[in-house]
Amino acid sequence: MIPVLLAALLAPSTPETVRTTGNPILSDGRYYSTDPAPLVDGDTLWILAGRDEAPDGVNDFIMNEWQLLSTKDPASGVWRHFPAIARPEAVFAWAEPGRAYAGQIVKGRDGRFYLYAPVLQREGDARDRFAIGVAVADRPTGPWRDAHPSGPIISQQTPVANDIQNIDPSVLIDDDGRVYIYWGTFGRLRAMELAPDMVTPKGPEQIVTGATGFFEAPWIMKRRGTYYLLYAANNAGPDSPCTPTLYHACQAYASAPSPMGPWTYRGVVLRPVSSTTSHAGAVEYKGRWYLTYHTADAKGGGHFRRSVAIDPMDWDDSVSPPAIRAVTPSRAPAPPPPPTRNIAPSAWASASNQPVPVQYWIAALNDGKVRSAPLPPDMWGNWTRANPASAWIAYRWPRPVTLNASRIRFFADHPAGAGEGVAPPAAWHLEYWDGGWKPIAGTYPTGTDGFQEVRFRPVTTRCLRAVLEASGSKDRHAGLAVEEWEALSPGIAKPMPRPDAMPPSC
Ligand code: FUB
Repeated sequence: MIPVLLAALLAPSTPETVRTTGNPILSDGRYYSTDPAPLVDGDTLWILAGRDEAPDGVNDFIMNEWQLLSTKDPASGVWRHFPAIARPEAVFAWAEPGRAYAGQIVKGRDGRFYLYAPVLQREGDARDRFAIGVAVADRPTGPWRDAHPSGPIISQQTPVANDIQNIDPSVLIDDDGRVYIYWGTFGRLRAMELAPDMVTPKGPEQIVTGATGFFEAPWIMKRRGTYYLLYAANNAGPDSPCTPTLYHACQAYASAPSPMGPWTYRGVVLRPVSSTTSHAGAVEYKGRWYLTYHTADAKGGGHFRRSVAIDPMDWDDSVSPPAIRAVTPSRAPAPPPPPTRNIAPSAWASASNQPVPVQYWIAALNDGKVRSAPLPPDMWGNWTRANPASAWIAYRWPRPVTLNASRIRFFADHPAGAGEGVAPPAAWHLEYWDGGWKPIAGTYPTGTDGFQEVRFRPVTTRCLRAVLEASGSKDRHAGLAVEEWEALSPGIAKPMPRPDAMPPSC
């Protein structure tokens, strides 16, 4: 029985041809694909990807295996999908199943392929058992075998003691044949030289500085003598060029004249996407550069059900060293959205707690997205250590709109009446602007079981606000949070583009 099981684990999976009309590449929700690492071999562009298998509503990286995509022309939309090319426990005798995080396949000068893979050590007393193993194969699809069977090449114990989470490896073979590995997460970035065998740590392990806002997912590459480090950054704030909120990441980059720096921050390559992470890799293929990254845009997608996308990436060679132009993320054409009475998406949102704390995101109020297990940036909120007795959120339109109903989806992690955490409001009501704020009479439900709807006599206004009374006692109030707030017109709403700038106040 065991050999049969092992054979099944090691057997190459059957590839399938996939035809896309745009991003994400795998979009039907059968296979989610994450953490893309592109590789060019001959006339083929390969993308190594992890696979998210979290059930809907589970916020965790459930990742058991790696998979591959390949194409001979990204513009054709024709890809080959090779599911399940490797699993941690099948390749590394010292690894436990699961947590098949972001890896990279690199073709060595010996013509063989090397898979750098972060996996969990099955045993050991490391505080964090993530470690980086290297496997080798004759082709990207495998079969893969451990190239360093005595254990990982990088862990909290090897080649020197470190206390970081050892994931997200990226490897460069320089023109002189020297090999460098970069890795790290949670703001801690490391680099080290490997021996020309692609496996043996040469050292020393170096702390990389200069990559402003580095959070995770380094991607090393070289172009025209300059070294470039792409990475997921998060230096949140209302004026951040990278991310307005804490959990989202942008893809930023730094450049250096040598593999070990000094690194200079150069800018943002990709703004935050629909998933909190976007883990990117870039490559030149048939004379054109491409950025691969992941989003939550596939059917049923989410922050833990991500899917690989690819878009052209251009260089500005008029500056020295050449700069990467910001990539415009694209999506497959979607059918027109169903008719709706909701005109909130064409409004500008604001709130009483300006600036909104960076774990929340005011734009989530009217982005049309309701998630089964929302994270803080999927909502507006006002939780702090001392919460106010009331708060408001407001919409402002460029011209008057007529409304006769509104629906709010409250978020709570504490029960109704709580004086701590985030709880449903004790009460709420709407007000519209008519030379001053006028209350709107209606019945205002306060549950957290889906949208809470209030209907009212039509009002015509440019500004609407929801005033929320916090639950709790006189001196201690819970915070408030709203995932989505709809403003409904009496009939189907005519599409009205949201202006680029906030319309004048009412
Ligand atoms: O996929 C698991 C982790 O999420 C990766 O290691 C990170 O880069 C982020 O994409």
